[in-house]
Amino acid sequence: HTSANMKRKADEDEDVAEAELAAAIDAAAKAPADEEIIGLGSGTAMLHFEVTGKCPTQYKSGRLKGEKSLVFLYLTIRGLGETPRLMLAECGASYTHLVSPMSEDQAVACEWRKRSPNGLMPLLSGIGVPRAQPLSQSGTIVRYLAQRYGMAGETELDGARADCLYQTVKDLTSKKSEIIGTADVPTEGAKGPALTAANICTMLDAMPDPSDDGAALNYGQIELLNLLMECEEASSGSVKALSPALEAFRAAGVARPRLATYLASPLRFPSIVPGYKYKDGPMKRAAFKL
Ligand SMILES: N[C@@H](CCC(=O)N[C@@H](CS)C(=O)NCC(=O)O)C(=O)O
Repeated sequence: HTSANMKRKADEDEDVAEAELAAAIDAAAKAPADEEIIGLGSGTAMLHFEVTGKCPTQYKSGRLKGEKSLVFLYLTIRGLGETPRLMLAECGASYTHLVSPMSEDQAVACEWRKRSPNGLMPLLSGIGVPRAQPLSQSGTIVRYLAQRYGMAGETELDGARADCLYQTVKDLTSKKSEIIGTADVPTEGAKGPALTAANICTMLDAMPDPSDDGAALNYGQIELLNLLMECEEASSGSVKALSPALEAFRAAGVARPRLATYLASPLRFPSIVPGYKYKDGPMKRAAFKL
């Protein structure tokens, strides 16, 4: 009895979560096309993208038989959504992307504050994850996507190496101000950007080659590409000054066909200034159309 009741309750909650998703999509469609999205802090509904990709042979389809389609929720900035977006672009995934400008009602935003296990974005549901109990934590989402889409190497050890790179890139990210030249004193040794970059290059030597379109990149490599793009945008030439080999990695990464298409699309949110406002000013909702 108890388990039948629990199943019924879970099914009901899943139906409620599906209705929340439908309401968010409906509100996005009905919101004024000329409404301004300033970054975070304006807008009456989420933005809605139906991304349709084609999975190249080196990756996996991500979705098993009988599973719901992927829904990925984040905010109208790059932030912690960017590595998942880059991964999904690279592996040709199809998904529903809903992004919050953080000023709409929770009733038209999938109730993400309540649904999220840690109360924060990003969130993922589908491909094995119930809508009513989505996954949160960007690192958790990245690793789940990597397992599903084949971006964690071929063996368990490859996967651990990819994770070591991912974590080392996180460490390098904490030194971004030194890379782009806004910090006064550079950190020396293995914690500093120069040696961390050199160590990352050694890790990359044993990994798939980003200049090979047919290679399956891993999630550590995508995290690295994300950081290098941010550094280059903040200060042109800064990646080459850090490491010519990392500059070659960045250039090869952004030239990969599916990544290049993504980077030129409205899914690639503008960069922001402090306060989470778009650097080049507000965008119209209508500009965010695939
Ligand atoms: N450790 C978490 C941090 C998540 C986080 O800080 N999310 C922010 C956006 S980047 C958020 O949801 N902010 C909403 C709020 O502060 O109300 C992760 O990696 O996902």
